[in-house]
Amino acid sequence: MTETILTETRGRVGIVTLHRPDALNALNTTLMRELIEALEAFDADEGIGAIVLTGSERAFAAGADIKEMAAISHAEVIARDLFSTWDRLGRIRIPILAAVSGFALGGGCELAMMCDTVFASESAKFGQPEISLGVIPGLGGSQRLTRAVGKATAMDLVLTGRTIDAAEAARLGIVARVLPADSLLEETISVATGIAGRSRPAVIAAKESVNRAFESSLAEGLLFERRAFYGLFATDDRAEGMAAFIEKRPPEFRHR
Ligand code: CO8
Repeated sequence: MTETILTETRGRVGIVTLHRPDALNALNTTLMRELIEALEAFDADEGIGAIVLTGSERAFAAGADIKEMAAISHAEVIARDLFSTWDRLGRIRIPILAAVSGFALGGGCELAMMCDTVFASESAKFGQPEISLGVIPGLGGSQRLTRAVGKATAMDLVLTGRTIDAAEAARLGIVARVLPADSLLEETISVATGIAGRSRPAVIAAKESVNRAFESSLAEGLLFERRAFYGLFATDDRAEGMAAFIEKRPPEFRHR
């Protein structure tokens, strides 16, 4: 039984819904633990090939829980390494698609950016308002945001704390698709279903290769990609995928 999230499966897609309606899904310690455990459980389940992470229509998440953080001392933040549990999200191997409506602020914006791609409804609002609280982004906002949008725009957002809408977030590269609010979740699940139906070794290799671009030089990234590409020639699914194309039929991947 979870307090702060809801989970369900739709075919081969695992869905996690952030659910603290009274606090605009603010990310407290319980939510962080429950969310990471749910993601890890889906990742370990061979029946699941992709995950959709969403919130409510009003808020994906309005940031770290300020009421919880307000009482914590400097020594406690360090001793507890407050946000280190979030590092486990980076080790999830199957793709995570964020479906964002409403506020994605502070840690909520950072959580969306930790996902593998972000789809947003027209009502979504993104921002890093931590500067107004006397702090800075603490879950990669100064780093992932800068890689996504470049220095000048990252400075603009992090130093002013201003909020941007979904259209601007898409133009800047934070969001991949902007969708009507009433079809956001279904469309995201539909995309996730497509991904979950592909060959799992190829899906994992694709995710690892794109992520490698953030961790390496171009030459190293290209070598990583080439090795991963060659490695996929060892899978039955590669033979099946290419044969199916030539025979003009849908592929039947074995390793999903
Ligand atoms: N923490 C705790 N409670 C929150 C938060 C939050 N981040 N955001 C909203 N709430 C609560 C409100 O206190 C309010 O509760 P109550 O009714 O008991 O007073 C309820 O949610 C509804 O909120 P509002 O009444 O404020 O709703 P409005 O529609 O008037 O305003 C806003 C919505 C603009 C989103 C406003 O709530 C707001 O500004 N929220 C704070 C946004 C913010 O500053 N976020 C950054 C937090 S710091 C952070 O994220 C650091 C990141 C570090 C890494 C995080 C890893 C977890």
